[in-house]
Amino acid sequence: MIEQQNIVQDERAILVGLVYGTQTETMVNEYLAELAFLAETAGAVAVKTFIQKLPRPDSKTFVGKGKLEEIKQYVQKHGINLIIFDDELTGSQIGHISDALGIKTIDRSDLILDIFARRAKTAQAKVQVELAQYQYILPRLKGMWKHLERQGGGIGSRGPGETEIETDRRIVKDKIALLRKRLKEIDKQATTQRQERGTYIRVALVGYTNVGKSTLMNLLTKSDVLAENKLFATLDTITRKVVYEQTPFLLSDTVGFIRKLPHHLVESFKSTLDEVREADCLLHVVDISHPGYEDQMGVVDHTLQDIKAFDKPILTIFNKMDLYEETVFDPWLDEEVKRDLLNQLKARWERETHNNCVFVSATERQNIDALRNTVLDKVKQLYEERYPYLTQFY
Ligand SMILES: Nc1nc2c(ncn2[C@@H]2O[C@H](COP(=O)(O)OP(=O)(O)OP(=O)(O)O)[C@@H](O)[C@H]2O)c(=O)[nH]1
Ligand SMILES: [Mg+2]
Repeated sequence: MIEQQNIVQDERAILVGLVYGTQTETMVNEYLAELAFLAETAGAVAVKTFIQKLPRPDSKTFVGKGKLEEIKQYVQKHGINLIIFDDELTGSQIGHISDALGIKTIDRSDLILDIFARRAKTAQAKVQVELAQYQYILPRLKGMWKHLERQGGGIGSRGPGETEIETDRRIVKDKIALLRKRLKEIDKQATTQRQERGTYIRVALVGYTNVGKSTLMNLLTKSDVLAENKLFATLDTITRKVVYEQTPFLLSDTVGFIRKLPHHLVESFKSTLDEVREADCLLHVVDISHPGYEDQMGVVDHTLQDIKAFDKPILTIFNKMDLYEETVFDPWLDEEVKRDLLNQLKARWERETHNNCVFVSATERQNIDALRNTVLDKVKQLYEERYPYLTQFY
């Protein structure tokens, strides 16, 4: 495993986003809110955000020179020790910015990799994260060299130690090759395990991070999977056998997706995501109370296409209906108007998903029976398609 250093708790961070290309200011604000949540998950406090509008990122300093100066003054005045950019930085940008500001400089990918590194529990997850970390570092080695030399521990420094950087790209490349080999061996075992699961229909919970997949997993299987208000609470796929009305099937809880998930991470998590790829049916969980839930659905669809898991029946579960009502409805809205608004929302998504959706609240246990029945109907239908001559499956 990559040398782990203690995370500095309560690191004071500033966040930076750039409005350019097709990104509007509203979008960037939302991305930065998510970045703040990621920072918090990693143990830092986001003290302030800086946004700049530019035709394109500056090749050296990402933001413009004037903006960097403004940031520098803020950093010095407020005792900031970490700067996080929402977009991926090049090695030379990291070098220039950290030289100018004198503080640790990381980007969204770095932050996500750092969270993954801390969350990884199994040998498979650890190797997968480590592989992604080295792949991320490889093209940035030169620029990051100085930066890593100066900075201490904490967020974003869970990469290779200085000695490895010095000893050059060759070592990193060898390490990548070695990790790939180790991952292949672990994958072989996992594949055998999955094959042993035999003839059961397999259902997988998928969705953006923090939408309530594990909470639903617990409700549907009565198991005890860690669910918490942090991003990426679940890294390893967990599979349980469920039996409803004497119909058994396997239900899996999987790693959540996020916008701009580092490409290498998706790559190296491919084997964890095999469960999703090989599932007979997906339950796409959506946090309907989130203002950007439609964007999040788009990110999930893209990631599913990316890992070639899009060609299967999908049931969309709109979760956190309690929070939706709480945040969207004013207390002085008429009950009838509320009902109308809810009906319109439901009608819209029933149309768009061709009636393959359910509206629930996992924590309030609203409509969970309906969800169970819908899943059961789907599973029965899949058994019938697969084994037309059997009448019972246990
Ligand atoms: N208000 C409300 N909160 C919910 C609901 N379902 C889940 N939550 C909360 O949302 C947070 C995230 O839930 P998880 O089940 O960990 O979400 P997840 O999708 O498994 O998240 P990751 O594993 O991190 O990707 C927890 O704090 C849950 O208690 C719901 O229906 N209503
Ligand atoms: Mg989870």
